[in-house]
Amino acid sequence: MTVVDWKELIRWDRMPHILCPGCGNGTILNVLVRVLAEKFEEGELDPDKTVLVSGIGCSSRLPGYVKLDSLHTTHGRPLAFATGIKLANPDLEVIVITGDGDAAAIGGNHLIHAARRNLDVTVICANNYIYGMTGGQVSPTTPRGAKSTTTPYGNPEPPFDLCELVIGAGAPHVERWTTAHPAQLSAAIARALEREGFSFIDVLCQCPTNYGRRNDMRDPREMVKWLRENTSTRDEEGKIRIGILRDEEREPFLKRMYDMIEEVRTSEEGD
Ligand SMILES: Cc1ncc(C[n+]2csc(CCOP(=O)(O)OP(=O)(O)O)c2C)c(N)n1
Ligand code: SF4
Repeated sequence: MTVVDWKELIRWDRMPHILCPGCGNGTILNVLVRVLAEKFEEGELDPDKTVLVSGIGCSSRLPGYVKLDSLHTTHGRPLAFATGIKLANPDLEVIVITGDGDAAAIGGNHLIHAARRNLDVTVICANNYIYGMTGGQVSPTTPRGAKSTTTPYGNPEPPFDLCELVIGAGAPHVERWTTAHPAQLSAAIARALEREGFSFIDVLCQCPTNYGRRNDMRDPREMVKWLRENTSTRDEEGKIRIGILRDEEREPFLKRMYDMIEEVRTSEEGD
């Protein structure tokens, strides 16, 4: 398949999409298909060797709108499927699209272990602080005090910082951006695709329907404004740190595995 224009990557037959008006997932899809079209046009990626993998959730529906091979898997399991894909065919570029519930609640174990192994995938986590698809239950990233269907008086729990979590587990490339920073998000996805190993992009995004409505940001524009005003690329008191949070080289999983197989083969030949 030759792709020169991002519009060729959209499955127009699937429109209208299921997302609510003003949903942050729209921005993420928009940015992703433009980056992919550019990479395909420049010959840096091959559309026939690019696979999108997702779990279950509003964010996990995004691959269904893209004209590429994709796997819409079970809730919390996209990284398990992605691991299988990379092991079966290391030539494939695997991009995982997940939500904060999918990645860090039911899929939390897969997330930390994929980071620990340094699995060769790019993970884009649409972090809207809530379970969007199932009506707005609390998630592991819901801020303390925020309201959800399961925390009607405010969330008493401290949230996970997903970037800190995967950095702690060993992820070598970690960035955080928001839907109020589409240009920076685009550059982050391009960087992640250029790298081998585990790249994690936490994308803070608005769910006006289930998070915003319960937390005084019913209008999606208010939440995008909130994201712009409450994040900073510097360490600033009271602001969420965005930017490249870690960028280090670490031997990727597949290289280590194939080197070990080669070592065993060579030693067996010598026996
Ligand atoms: C094993 C299993 N448990 C629960 C569900 C129900 N379920 C579907 S999506 C979802 C949460 C989605 O939240 P998140 O991953 O944050 O994505 P969002 O919809 O907010 O994009 C849940 C609990 C399911 N499909 N499968
Ligand atoms: S419920 Fe929230 S996350 Fe789901 S489509 Fe609507 S706005 Fe987006």
